[in-house]
Amino acid sequence: MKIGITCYPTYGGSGVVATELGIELAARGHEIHFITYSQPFRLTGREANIHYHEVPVSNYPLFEFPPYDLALATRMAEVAELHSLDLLHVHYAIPHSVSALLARQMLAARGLHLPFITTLHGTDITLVGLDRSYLPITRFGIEESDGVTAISSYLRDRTYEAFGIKRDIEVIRNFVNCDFYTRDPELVAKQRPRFATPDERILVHLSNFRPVKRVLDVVEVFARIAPKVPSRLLLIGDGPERSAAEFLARRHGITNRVEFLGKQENVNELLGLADLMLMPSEMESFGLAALEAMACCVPAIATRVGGVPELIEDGNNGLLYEVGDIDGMAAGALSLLTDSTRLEAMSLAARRTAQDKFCASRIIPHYEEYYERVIATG
Ligand code: GMT
Repeated sequence: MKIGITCYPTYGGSGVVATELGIELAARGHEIHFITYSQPFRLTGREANIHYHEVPVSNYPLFEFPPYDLALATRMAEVAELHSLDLLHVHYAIPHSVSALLARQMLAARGLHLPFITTLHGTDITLVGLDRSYLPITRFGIEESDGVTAISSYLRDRTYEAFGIKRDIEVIRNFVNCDFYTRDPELVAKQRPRFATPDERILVHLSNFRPVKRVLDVVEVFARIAPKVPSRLLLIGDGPERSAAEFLARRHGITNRVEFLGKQENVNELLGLADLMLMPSEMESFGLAALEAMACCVPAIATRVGGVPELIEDGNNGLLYEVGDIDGMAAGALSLLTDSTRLEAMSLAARRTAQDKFCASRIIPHYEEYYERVIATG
């Protein structure tokens, strides 16, 4: 198939999923066209079967807000026509589904057909989509899509309930490439000494440091662990809460144990160095960061929110707590870090879950089958 993919190409879960999906589909022989404002950060630009089309957004003094969604619609229509795309797959409803709808209409006016699928990722529904100024148009974009998928059952049900949408939404859960995301003992032996001594444990957090991720809780939890177990905290990513987290670490006197690594390219290499992940989010429609860690044999201490329980089974492949239960999360982490047998069992269970249920090789065929269905009926 010839598939156009649009997403937010910078750091963020939906962009990661869209890019990895394109990479996996291209490896299976499909022709993939990314249509985005910059090259998705996990692409090198040299992958076979993958083409990148930048969306140029012109600015004029009159435009206080350059109309990106219109420029995107124009580029979508151009690329679809030039490369005879079979389908457009947009990730994150706002504004991508509306741009795709416009592109479909522009082509239809010229006798061409371009069905499009919208994948809902989370904040497009749970936060942004519920803003009164975006709700009606987001609902319209979803209703008009030729196919809609959600990354968890939670998100599908939330969309039905919050938007009053009647159409079918297909649940296709997030995935991870289990060959790429794995714990490589050689790599661990080489890179771990850079971050910790052999007697120290490593905890890791990976996010965009937005308030919804509760990065301050990460620091609070670690501040309760550090005095009891020799350990280090690695924070991967960057965003609005970073400086508050840095100040909090300083207030707790643990700056020498906490390393802010900023945005990183090869998170698969870093995750495997850790013993535990901390993901105390206020909301996660899925929790891709936890899945990536689990594939690297790192179980997560997480919150029982959104789609997280569809990934983490409390007590088996990770531990779940209520949002804000800092003492509970710290106690849970300590119980694992001081019991190597239990930690090892949980780490194996985490890897097994990633392999058995969320490996790219299992999930990608669902997308292919859904594409075929939409193309046939769209
Ligand atoms: O979590 C964010 O703020 C980023 C957001 C995104 O769209 O990039 O993440 C959402 O999509 C991810 C990939 O499908 C999910 O793993 C995250 O759980 C989801 N975030 C939320 O629901 C808050």
